[in-house]
Amino acid sequence: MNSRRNFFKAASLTGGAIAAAAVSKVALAALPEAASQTSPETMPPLVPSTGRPCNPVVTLNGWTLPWRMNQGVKEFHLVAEPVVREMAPGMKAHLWGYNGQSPGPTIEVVEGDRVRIFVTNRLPEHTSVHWHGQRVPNGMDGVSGLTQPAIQSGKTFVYEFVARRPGTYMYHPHADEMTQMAMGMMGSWITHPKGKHPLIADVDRDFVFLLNAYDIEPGASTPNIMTMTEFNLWSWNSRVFPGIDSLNVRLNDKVRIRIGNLTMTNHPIHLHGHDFAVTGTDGGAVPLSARWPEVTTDIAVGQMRQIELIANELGDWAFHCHKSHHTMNAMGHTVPTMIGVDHSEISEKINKLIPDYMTMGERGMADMGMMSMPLPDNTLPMMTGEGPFGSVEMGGMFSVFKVRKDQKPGDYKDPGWYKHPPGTQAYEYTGPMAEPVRSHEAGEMLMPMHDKKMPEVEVQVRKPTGHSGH
Ligand SMILES: [Cu+2]
Repeated sequence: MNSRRNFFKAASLTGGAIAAAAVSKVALAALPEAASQTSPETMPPLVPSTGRPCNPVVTLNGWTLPWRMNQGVKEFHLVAEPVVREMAPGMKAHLWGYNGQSPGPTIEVVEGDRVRIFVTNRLPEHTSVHWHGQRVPNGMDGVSGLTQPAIQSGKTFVYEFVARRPGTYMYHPHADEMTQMAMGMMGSWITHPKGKHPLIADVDRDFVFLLNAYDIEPGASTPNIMTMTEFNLWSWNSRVFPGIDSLNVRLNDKVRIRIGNLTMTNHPIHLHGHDFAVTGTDGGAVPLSARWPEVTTDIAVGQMRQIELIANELGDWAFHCHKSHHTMNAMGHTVPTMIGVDHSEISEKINKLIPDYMTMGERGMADMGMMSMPLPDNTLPMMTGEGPFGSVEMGGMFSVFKVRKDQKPGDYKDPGWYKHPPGTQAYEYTGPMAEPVRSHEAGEMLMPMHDKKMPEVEVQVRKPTGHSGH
């Protein structure tokens, strides 16, 4: 980089008009600058200073890739490379991504833009980039072996097409996919409509993030790439709660949230306190007649969902995946259910052999929120996140949708915890407790059994270990 800049400087100093012309030709042919970002913070929206105007998105714990205009073409430079991603304070993962981060930067263009993307491969193996959901000439589709040769390490390929349809899309490799996506290679792509669109509303806030998952052993920092089902870190943009930023909006804002799923399972994404409509998918805008109110939308593997709502309820509203094991951080899958099992005697015996041994889960797993047990370095407690009233007992795919009266337009900063007006919060009942009235004696059945000679069986509440398929 430095040497090239010095070359330009030397050329312009020595040569007058001829040298200047030669330099500009070299500059035109040169690669656009590969911007890089290593901070995991949510960056402010990138308001375009060149090209067509648009209302930019905010990438949760991410950023938008800057571009340059080159004779009417919007040019980007993606660099596929190993990155270190802080998944939450206290845990860093060694991933693969683009331009310093996993996921890569969001690419934002406007309908009708001619786009040229330079892709440089700094990975130890070949790669390619597929532009998921977009209409592109077949040779630009990025399926290595099928539509192009793979991009070898150290090489740069150029993709060029017109962003024909407005919508919410993503990009990811289509070469050694299982490895490269398990390592975090993906990014969001937004094509904004040019001017007014009958099915794409103007919104006050527009968020985007990708659902991804990793299998990183407690104490390790590189994902297990051979994992097919047993992922243990369920993340949004390679961040896990409490490392995921809150989505901060102003009361009565019209809000759009775009979510793509590049994990190996579906995620029912649930928002508290509001209802929303799915207004678009990676197939395009949803017709008005096909929209209905929801509070949860299931996002299948390889799908994107774009939801819209009016943020008309003040408060701190939970926003999370409804699969409860996806709102937890790294855990083993072979822990049996111990609720109701008294194992004080056995722990005493094991403690004589292993002093640090802890039995868990006799009263449920809430004790794990405190996690007084020592953890290996670079590991997050299984359930974590401290709210104003104690542990939220959530990790993984969880965040908070914060609606405030005084959140200024364009301000995405965390306003802190919501202060509940007096008389609007659940409280402890301390009055007299009446005996519940039952229709018949406890345990007695409504009708007598036909055959009373049944053996007495006590059901053991214990899940089989080694469950899979989620
Ligand atoms: Cu989930």
